[in-house]
Amino acid sequence: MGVLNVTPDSFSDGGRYADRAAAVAHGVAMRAEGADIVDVGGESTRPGADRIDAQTEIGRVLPVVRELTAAGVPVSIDTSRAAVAVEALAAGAVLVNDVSGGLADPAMAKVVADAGCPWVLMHWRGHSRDMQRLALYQDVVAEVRAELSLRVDEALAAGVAPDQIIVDPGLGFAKTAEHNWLLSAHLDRIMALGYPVLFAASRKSYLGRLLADRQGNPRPVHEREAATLATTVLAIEAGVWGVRVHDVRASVDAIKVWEATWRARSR
Ligand code: PMM
Repeated sequence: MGVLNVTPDSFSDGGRYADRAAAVAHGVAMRAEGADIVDVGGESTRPGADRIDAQTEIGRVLPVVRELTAAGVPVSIDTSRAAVAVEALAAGAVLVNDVSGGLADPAMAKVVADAGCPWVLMHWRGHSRDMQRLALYQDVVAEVRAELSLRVDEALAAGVAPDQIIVDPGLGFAKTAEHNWLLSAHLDRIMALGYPVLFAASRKSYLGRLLADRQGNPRPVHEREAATLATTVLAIEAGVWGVRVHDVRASVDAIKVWEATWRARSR
């Protein structure tokens, strides 16, 4: 899954693809590099971000969803608003990626159930503005798993088909670096829920912190790619359904190495 944030302020690609033509060209390029799907988002979810209104979000994403779909690129819509999902699905999006797992908008479950499309339910505890104060866990893996399980139950109760559900531990969302490492190390326990898992570590700040220089300055966002690739390989080895990344070609290359090695294991 290639990341395409049509926002002025996302932490990694904010501002780069705010222009429609640049966004569409980047989406087409990610598809050519091997992305199975391009994830279009119009609202930044970086920690501390303020919300925008639904019309602004729709205005940002809709032209891009439409043009990418017309160009034959499979698109997912990264939104936690039902109104945005409705418009994006009508414009050709084939999957809803909801960082709130259905919690932010009670109307989302019915939209997804009616559309019959896949739904990524990410683990989430609150909006970006103040989510880091919700990063309190006794046992992060057990609690994320239990809270995801509740989201799945609600989705099923709303009529979403079980084979359309994908879960995501939500790295960085109400999580400290230590929480992210624990979730990464115990993906098997998230997978034990019985649903495909999406893993989204690409360029996140805990990688920047891991790679900090001797003065403790985090590694800048655009110099976290090698670390991102390591997370891709580890997640694929753990058996995830997909990885959500900014540099598609690099992760596709790494996955090809993993696949060739995996095939050779049985020879
Ligand atoms: N992270 C971001 C945005 N959308 N969606 C899912 N399913 N999982 C994530 O972890 C996730 C997401 C924030 O990162 P970005 O600014 O690179 O898009």
